[in-house]
Amino acid sequence: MILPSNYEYIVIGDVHGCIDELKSLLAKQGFKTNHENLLQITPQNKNKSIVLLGDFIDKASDEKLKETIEFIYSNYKHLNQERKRFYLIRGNHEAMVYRYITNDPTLITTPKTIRDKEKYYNTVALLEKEPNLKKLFLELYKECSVWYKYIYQEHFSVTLTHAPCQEKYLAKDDITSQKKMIKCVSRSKNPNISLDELLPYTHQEAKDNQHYHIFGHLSQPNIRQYKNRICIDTSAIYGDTLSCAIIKEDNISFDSTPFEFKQKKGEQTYNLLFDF
Ligand SMILES: [Mn+2]
Repeated sequence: MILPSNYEYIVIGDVHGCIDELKSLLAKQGFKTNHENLLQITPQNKNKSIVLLGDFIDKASDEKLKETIEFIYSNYKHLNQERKRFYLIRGNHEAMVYRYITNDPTLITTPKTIRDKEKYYNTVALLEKEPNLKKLFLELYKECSVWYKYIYQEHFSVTLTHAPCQEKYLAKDDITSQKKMIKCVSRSKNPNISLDELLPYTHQEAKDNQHYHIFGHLSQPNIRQYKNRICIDTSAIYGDTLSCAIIKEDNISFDSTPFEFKQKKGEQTYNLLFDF
């Protein structure tokens, strides 16, 4: 999935129901919302596009999750009217919630899947309570891609996925590669091992060139970069910030906005990436 390089891209990390922060970050980047919660296209922002890097649901309050899904849905329709301006990437939370709400036969109900549903995938219960919201989510889910790639001339490119993954899976379309781009080895199942040991390829395969891989998923205290690998999930729902990477021609810059405490923040212990 190639992104046209004649536009600028605002790539936003894991939102997890942080709708107030999403609106603030977009406003900082020149997209103000009107009274109907629609993002306004102006002469100043008409060449900008928005990419959500996956995991826009779960972890937040029901109220904020509902607002988030409705906001993304209405703006997805609105912004993509005359040209594609709003892109969605699939995260492991979208993928898992989809499996629960569609009664995926490969998701066998066990005490663990029931526990996980309550503990990690709280959007499932909300969507089961609200059929209309479920419809919006299912439509958005269909629109999610697993990866996008921006190419500017020969020397510069940026591949976008939700999770970090090994180079050999990046921007491939077979089922295994897709899974790897959506989710990597679980940190919660490996609590006593450092992220750099758990995901050695993130630094071992990193190169000093301008072919970047930007991903989220690994909730970090700040934007983490090592050579051409960049993680922009800065733990908004855990009370830190919501961040974006801005791609313009052959340049990447960053912006962030703090958690606004309009809902309860989550708790986590950080496991730092590129901590050497
Ligand atoms: Mn994730």
